[in-house]
Amino acid sequence: LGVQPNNGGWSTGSNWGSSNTEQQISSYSPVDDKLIAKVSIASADDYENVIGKAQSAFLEWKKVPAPKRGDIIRQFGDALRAHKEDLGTLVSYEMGKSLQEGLGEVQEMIDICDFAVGLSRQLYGLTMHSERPSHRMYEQYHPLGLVGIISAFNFPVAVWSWNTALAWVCGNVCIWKPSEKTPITAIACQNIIEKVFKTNNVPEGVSCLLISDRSLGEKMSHDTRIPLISATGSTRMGKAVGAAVGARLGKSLLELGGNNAIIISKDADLDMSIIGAVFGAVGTAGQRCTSTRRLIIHESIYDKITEKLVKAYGQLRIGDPLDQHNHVGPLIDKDAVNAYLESIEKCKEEGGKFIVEGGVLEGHPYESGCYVKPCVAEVKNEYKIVQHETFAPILYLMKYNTIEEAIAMQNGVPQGLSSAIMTLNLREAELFLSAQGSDCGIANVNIGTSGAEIGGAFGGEKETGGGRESGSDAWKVYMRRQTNTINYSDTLPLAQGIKFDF
Ligand code: UN1
Repeated sequence: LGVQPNNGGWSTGSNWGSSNTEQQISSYSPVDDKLIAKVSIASADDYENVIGKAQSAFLEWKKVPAPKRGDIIRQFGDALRAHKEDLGTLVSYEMGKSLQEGLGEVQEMIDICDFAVGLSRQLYGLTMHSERPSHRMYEQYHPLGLVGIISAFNFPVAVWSWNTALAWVCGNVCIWKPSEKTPITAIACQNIIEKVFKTNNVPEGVSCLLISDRSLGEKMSHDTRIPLISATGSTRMGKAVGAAVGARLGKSLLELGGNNAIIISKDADLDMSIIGAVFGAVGTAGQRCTSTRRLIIHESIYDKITEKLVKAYGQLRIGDPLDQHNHVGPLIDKDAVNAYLESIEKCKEEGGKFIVEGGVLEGHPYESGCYVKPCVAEVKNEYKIVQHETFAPILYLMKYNTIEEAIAMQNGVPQGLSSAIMTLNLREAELFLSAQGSDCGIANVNIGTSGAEIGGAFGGEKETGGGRESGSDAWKVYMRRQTNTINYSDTLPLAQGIKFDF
């Protein structure tokens, strides 16, 4: 992929930044604790340089017709197809998710490019009938300008592309602050898009990358030159970004934590329920914002489900995510391991009973210290720890009696991202999807909570932040809407029947 990880900030084109800082970020793989590379962090000069490049690039890029921009994104998708194996492997190695999931993440990038190509010919506004004779009214969507993207380590490349593919066809330029835990995959992405943009003579600055710590995100959030900040990550981070952007009346798109539950009804297909629950809970080692954290199980099948769960957990293979035989890779780093251990402790203190015990794996091949055992605890929904999103493979079980009670438990957390019900009962399914049902941005029937397709709008309510990325009409947040009224008569009638004669 031609990774040259030695500059902190750059825009596309020949300029690879001029970082003169001594400070570096070291990227260690959680797979084997080896140093992948060191990256210099962006200096204040790099920041100004990149913003300046982005501002002048916007002046050119917005003049390119949207379908032409779409054609360039088509080529980006082709480049991703060509690099799928390499990029997916790098994602797996730097982030620690299984190779299948690393490849799946790149597939999401390819899919959003395809979506964006079609979208580039469909940035539709409405037309409306004017109340005045010989007048025409319509609305159109224009690009915003600079779009700041703050992304998390867990989907280090897909979330960037969900934002960029749409933002670019909409005519914006993007400035990316990737997680400091996964800078190398970010550099790889920048290399891929840079080649595509160069071939098409796209001005430098349409794709910009700045690598630094949290202070960079703060700086971007306060910067009035960046009309939209799209941020994916923790609720704590989102609250800070939302407050800073809100204070300057900028726009923000927040996609934050989840506390996703699957309701397993007495009328569920139990085998399907187990597959959905286990993949949702242990996939990506529980580090998806859509990971299944809670199972709300009908009391009549509770024992059967727990028995099947314990059996399934006993079959999980934990280890090198690049080895396709393993189901579960490491957590991102030691801090994440500590948060996992603390949550287990807190859960026990509150009365939680573990039916599958957790713990950190030691010895060969777990030398990195980041491999943990997925675990399962019987809890009460109101436990403080259950109300909290721990980014780790800890699954909480609780019982219910009536469907109303199950829905209240599902909704009874501060977060509102993804939710699911496993049932073959039409009444229950429809109730769950109705206004009396799930309060989440995503509500599924007979599918787990994770693994959303790019075609739908992705995001959630309450502490999840309210933003929507990816499919459906999520593109509108990357544009400003303008209402236009044109008078083609030879008089100037005023609206609302007002007479103004002189
Ligand atoms: C995330 O965890 O931030 O629905 C994104 C899913 C993936 C995206 C997750 N398509 O699980």
